[in-house]
Amino acid sequence: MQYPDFTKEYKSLMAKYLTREVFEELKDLKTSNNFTLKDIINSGVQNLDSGIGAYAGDKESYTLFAPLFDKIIEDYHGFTKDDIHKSNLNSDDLNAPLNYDLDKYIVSTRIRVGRNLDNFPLGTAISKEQRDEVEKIVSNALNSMDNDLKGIYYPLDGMSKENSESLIKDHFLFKAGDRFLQTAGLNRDWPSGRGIYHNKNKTFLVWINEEDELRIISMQSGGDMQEVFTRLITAIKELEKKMTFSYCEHLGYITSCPTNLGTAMRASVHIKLPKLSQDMDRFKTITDKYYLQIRGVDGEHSKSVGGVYDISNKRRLGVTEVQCVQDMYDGVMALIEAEKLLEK
Ligand code: ADP
Ligand code: DAR
Repeated sequence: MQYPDFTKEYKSLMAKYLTREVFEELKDLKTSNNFTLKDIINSGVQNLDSGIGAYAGDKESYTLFAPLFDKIIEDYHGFTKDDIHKSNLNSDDLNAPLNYDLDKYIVSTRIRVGRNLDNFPLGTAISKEQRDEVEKIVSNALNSMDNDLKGIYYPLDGMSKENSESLIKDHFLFKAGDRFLQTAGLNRDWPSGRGIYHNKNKTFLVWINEEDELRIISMQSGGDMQEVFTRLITAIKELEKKMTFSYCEHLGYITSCPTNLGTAMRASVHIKLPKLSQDMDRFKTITDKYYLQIRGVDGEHSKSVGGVYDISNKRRLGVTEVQCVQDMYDGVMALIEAEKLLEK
């Protein structure tokens, strides 16, 4: 393997921290799943506009290739190699009272976590047989869900184009893997082993074998973050009775992309900010202050439509799940106050 020619067009943290010295140290290593440095960086080498540019193949990748991953993780999360991640899935600790403004400005609320099974490689290194086994384990566990979480699993393989397009349009189903996932090896054997589970009201959903082996999602119209968070926690605890998620004391829940480590949680609202969004500097000053990320209405790499934005927590590692949702709640309240001032 040759040292990549990182021209000035490369923007990723991988290109920033894969110095020739680190490259020489890592280039001949491979994990027990035969995942190599070449596999880790391929997405970032092929996509010069990557922000991160590296994906792990398994939990072992984060220790074996620590000279690269530690730097990326510290830069993105502000989390050092000696820090310990703490989890808090107690919704009583969340201070997010529902109010008139939240329902007036917020179209919908969604909180998701990524999870991967402890005794399997990540989607980047998994074989077709293993991925199909993950689908079977998770869908069987979901089919025994009860009450508000009771639903049906729909494999992507065999799903009509109309049905999948409708679920994607309504923000319930993942889009076909983009070029970043493609070059990370996450789209292999598509659509085999992939699918979506959802309850009757589509307020509880689970994606199987997209970027992570599970994306556990709670979502609903309006701004009741407490209710969305509580439903998610109930679902996570039910699933934990039936499977073991990949976790370590230092990095929390293990995910294929380093940005999702720790809580692996993204708590988001679709929110209408037609006036504030005309002053993006002011908009971004507020989102930066509350560690928030701005996405478009169709998720990552999409555009805002009609003044509606996807606003979510940026911090996932070194903060608890309660803090992720609190970041989002506090930041959204500040955005609404700014919008109201501009309405006057
Ligand atoms: P992820 O949240 O899993 O990292 P994306 O950002 O691509 O992935 O979002 C996945 C889907 O969830 C997209 O269709 C996006 O529009 C939808 N989504 C995200 N947040 C919300 C929300 N608050 N309300 C409704 N749909 C949402
Ligand atoms: N697009 C890749 C990953 C960024 C984080 N988003 C994820 N994991 N979906 C990049 O390196 O920009």
